[in-house]
Amino acid sequence: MDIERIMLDLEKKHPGELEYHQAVREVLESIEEIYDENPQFETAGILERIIEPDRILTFKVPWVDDHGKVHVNLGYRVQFNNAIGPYKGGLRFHPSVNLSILKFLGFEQIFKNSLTTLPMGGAKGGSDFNPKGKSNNEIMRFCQSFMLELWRIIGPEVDVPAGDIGVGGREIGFLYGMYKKLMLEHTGVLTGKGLGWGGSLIRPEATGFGAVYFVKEMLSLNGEQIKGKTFAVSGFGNVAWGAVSKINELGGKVVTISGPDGYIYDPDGISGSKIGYMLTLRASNEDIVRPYSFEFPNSQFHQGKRPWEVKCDIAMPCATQNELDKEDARRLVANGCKCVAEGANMPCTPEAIEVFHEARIQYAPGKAVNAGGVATSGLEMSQNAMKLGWPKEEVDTRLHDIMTRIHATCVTYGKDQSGYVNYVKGANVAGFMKVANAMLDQGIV
Ligand code: NDP
Ligand code: 2IT
Repeated sequence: MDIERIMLDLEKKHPGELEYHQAVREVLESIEEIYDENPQFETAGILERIIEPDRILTFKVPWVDDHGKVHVNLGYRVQFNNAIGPYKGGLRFHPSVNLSILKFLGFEQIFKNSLTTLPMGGAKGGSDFNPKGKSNNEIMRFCQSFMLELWRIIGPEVDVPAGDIGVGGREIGFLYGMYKKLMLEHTGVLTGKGLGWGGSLIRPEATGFGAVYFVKEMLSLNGEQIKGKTFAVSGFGNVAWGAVSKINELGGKVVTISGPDGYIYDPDGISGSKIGYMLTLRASNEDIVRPYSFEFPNSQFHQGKRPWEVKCDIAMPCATQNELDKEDARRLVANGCKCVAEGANMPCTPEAIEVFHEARIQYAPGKAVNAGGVATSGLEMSQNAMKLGWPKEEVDTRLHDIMTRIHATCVTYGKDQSGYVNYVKGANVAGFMKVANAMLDQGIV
């Protein structure tokens, strides 16, 4: 495999799409060896076909604010690969959204969904809409306008969107309401639905819970456990909330959360009612964590800083891409951090990952660690198809099993001769092989 040639071609075709290039390069570097050992992949042009999305829908989203002013945002859906199941992946509403970000997310989703063992292809979508400061009615009108375009290319057996940054239960409700009105059908076309109308128990918690189950497996490789460990977590949204809840349940202590405005250090631990307060912060649409320090005065707010300067045993970046760089990684290692697990998608830069690998500390990528979210979406799809709902314990047990299996798969494909597990390699190789073999079976399409 000539990685430099492939990357040059890609960069020429899609100039400036840096996040997309970053995600593709990481996968290519991981699968190089296995790809070269399987010449049938090269013959079938698997690489060239897997790195380009099947199709992208771009559309405008006009909506009217509470003062009667008209706004126009951009909407997208990137359908990347459906070799192993219908397109599946979240929608992100954030002002930073562009095609590069959605292509990186859609590309990552192919391998993540493959790792879950469930039949789901890869996709992502979203808009540059900024939910910050918007009223509920404005968010509803935006979601309705977004769905007035998206409905054409989705369906329960075609493409099943869900939440991501800026898209939670409320937005899924508004999107679903419009889809139902347009299609005259009540189906499992979106996941993350409300419990009373087709949603699955545990889906809101699933990404964070799953990530902590994964950390539990990582630690147990070294005979360690979560109980008594100190965690630095970033973000304060859906994923961070689920992770903080489960860490507390398993006896760990979380000392940080963060937002775009800075981070909170709480030496007493973010536990009990403080976890519920994270939901209040998230629902405020204000995009800040600072109010936590007013509510719980024993905590400190560090403006414009990231939590990676705090001493911790385990770091879990759960906010956004490239939020932990080389300097942060060095600081974490110097402060004795032994394990880094990505709740967010691609939060560590390639240079940061190099630091972790060189220091031989445990590091696992988002496509393995945070796969519990989409896995539970897959379980929601199964329940919808059967027209029944599993009890909480059943969904949680299935999620736990899936995370344990993903971890074991990463170890199988990523362990080197010295016994060190390269989780990036493990996740990418395992995720890739299943999709590539399916593509081989299905011919050049
Ligand atoms: P939320 O919108 O619930 O929370 C995202 C968090 O990140 C918020 O704290 C958000 O603040 C913050 N954030 C967003 N952009 C930035 C930025 N540029 N700088 C600093 N902080 C920022 O999203 P989720 O918790 O759902 O998503 C978090 C991460 O987890 C993302 O990488 C997402 O792709 C990933 N993920 C999500 C899954 C899910 O099921 N929801 C599943 C798997 C992965 P704000 O939003 O107010 O800007
Ligand atoms: O990044 C992700 O895996 C998600 N945002 C969840 C996608 C889904 O379809 O549940």
